[in-house]
Parts: sequence; C-alpha cells; structure tokens
Amino acid sequence: MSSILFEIKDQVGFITLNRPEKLNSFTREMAFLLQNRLDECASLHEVRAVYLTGAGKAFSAGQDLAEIVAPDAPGMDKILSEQYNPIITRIRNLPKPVVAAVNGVAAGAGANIALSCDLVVATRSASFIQAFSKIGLIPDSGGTWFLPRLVGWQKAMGIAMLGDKISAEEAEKIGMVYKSVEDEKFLEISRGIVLTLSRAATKALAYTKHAFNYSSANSLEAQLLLEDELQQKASLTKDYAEGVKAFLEKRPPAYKGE
Ligand code: LHQ
Repeated sequence: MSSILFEIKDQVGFITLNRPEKLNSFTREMAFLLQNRLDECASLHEVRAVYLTGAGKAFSAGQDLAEIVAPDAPGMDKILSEQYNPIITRIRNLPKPVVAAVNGVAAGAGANIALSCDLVVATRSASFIQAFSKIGLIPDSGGTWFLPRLVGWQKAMGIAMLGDKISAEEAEKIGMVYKSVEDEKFLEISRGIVLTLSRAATKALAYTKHAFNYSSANSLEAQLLLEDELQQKASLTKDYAEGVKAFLEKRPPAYKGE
C-alpha cells in the first residue's frame, strides 16, 4: 500500500497521508510522493480543489525520526531543501484551494504542512504540536513564517519554544485554524467545505491566494496595485461573466473554473 493515497472525485483531489501505524510520519519517499500528487493537482484541469488528510488516528507526526538516524539517511542539508520546502512551496503556489482536514494529531512538519494549507479544518479531538523544540530543532516547514502571522508573536513564540499541545478548540480560538468541528461531523463538514470550493470560481480563488501570498511582504500601495491587476484578470474569466449573469437571473451560478 502506498504511503500516499490519491483519488479524484467531484473535481477534488483527495490526498491521504497513509502510514497510520507510524502516525503518518514522513519518510523521504512519502515526501516525494506527496510532491508528485500536489503537482498533479496543480496541472489537472479536472481538479479544482485539494483535500489533504491522514489515515487512521493522526494527521501526521512529522518527520519519521527512525529514518533520520539510519546509516544511509540523507543529511540535514537535504531533508528540508528536498523533502519539506518543496511541499510547502507547492501548497502555497498551487492555483487552487487546498484544505487540510486535520483528523488527529499534527506534530512537527506535519503541523506546519497543515498550517501552510489555505483552510485548516480540524476535528475536535485533533491537536497541534510544534514538537521541534523537544528534540533540539527549530520549527521548520514554514513554521516560523506561518505561526507568528496566524496567531501573533507572543503566542507563536510560546507554542514554538514550549512545544505545547494545542487542542483543536484552542487552535480555532487563537486563529491558527479556520474551524474545529465535532468529531461526528468532521467528515461531513470538511468535505462539504472542499466541495463548495471545487464548485466555486477557481481562477478567482487562485488570484485571491496569490494576493494573500504577497500581502505580508507588500506595502499597502503595492498590494492595491496587485489587487487591481488580479481583479482585471478575474473580470476576464468566464466564471465572472457567469456569476453576474446568474445573479441577475436569480439562479445559482454554474462555474466551470474557466
Ligand atoms: C513515530 C513518530 C515519528 C517515527 C510517532 N517518527 N515514528 C525536519 C528536519 C530534519 C529532521 C527532523 O525532522 C524534521 C521535521 C520534523 O517533523 S521534526 C519533528 C518530528 N516529530 C516529532 O518529534 C513528533 C514525535 N511524536 C510524538 O511526539 C508522539 O508520537 C505524538 C505526540 C505525535 C503522538 O503521541 P501518541 O498518540 O502517544 O502516539 P505514540 O507516540 O505512541 O506513537 C504511535 C506510534 O507511532 C509509535 O510507534 P510504535 O511502533 O511504538 O507503536 C511511535 O514510535 C510512532 N511515531 N511519531 N515522528
């Protein structure tokens, strides 16, 4: 059985991290397989949104720590640059919404892969752990970038340095995740969100994502110019024409992602 499962259904690319007996901790092979699946999701027209989740009781416990002490293990110079950084940049640059459906514990790189997604929906019994400090490392996979932006400097510093286990409820309260939902409703709600996104005006969502990606580094003036440029692009899409037409005809829009 592959460590990454992939299925396309209802215009959604469903990616499942699949090493449940090791809490979906990442091997090198698994990191490369995830990169490949993200590339497929980016290039396939039939995929209009992505749903990333874990098999079994965990989302992901981050790097497989047994693998990195093996005699033939790649050095630290390769692990981030080849395995994790390309996952994060793929998720951020993928021109479609990516939903992390956090079904259980998300630790280390597993937590930060989730936080790099556009929307994080967590089941109530899930938790988030910046486990790095416990083993003498720093938060990687974008952790030092996403965390202070999501929850503010002080909370981020505490979470990073103390390695606190943050419950899904707390994560929602401090703005780390979009929603935490009751376990019984998790699948229905998280899938409902990704289905809604897969039927939306895909290009407008891609431009929204692009604008958000640039917003932290841009001045207000630069961001206003970027919005102007992207809004002009959005206004040329078929989906924009359909959106306005559907509104005037008092019917739901039928977007095609074009
Ligand atoms: C694991 C793991 C795991 C292997 C559970 N590896 N087996 C980047 C640069 C280079 C190097 C290092 O990494 C990175 C990025 C990173 O991600 S660093 C952070 C790595 N992750 C961690 O430090 C988290 C380690 N795991 C834990 O702290 C706990 O497992 C958590 C809190 C996630 C869950 O605790 P429990 O629910 O009590 O589960 P468990 O600990 O009993 O784990 C179940 C099994 O999964 C167990 O195997 P076993 O054969 O004994 O049943 C664990 O050994 C295995 N497992 N995480 N990362």
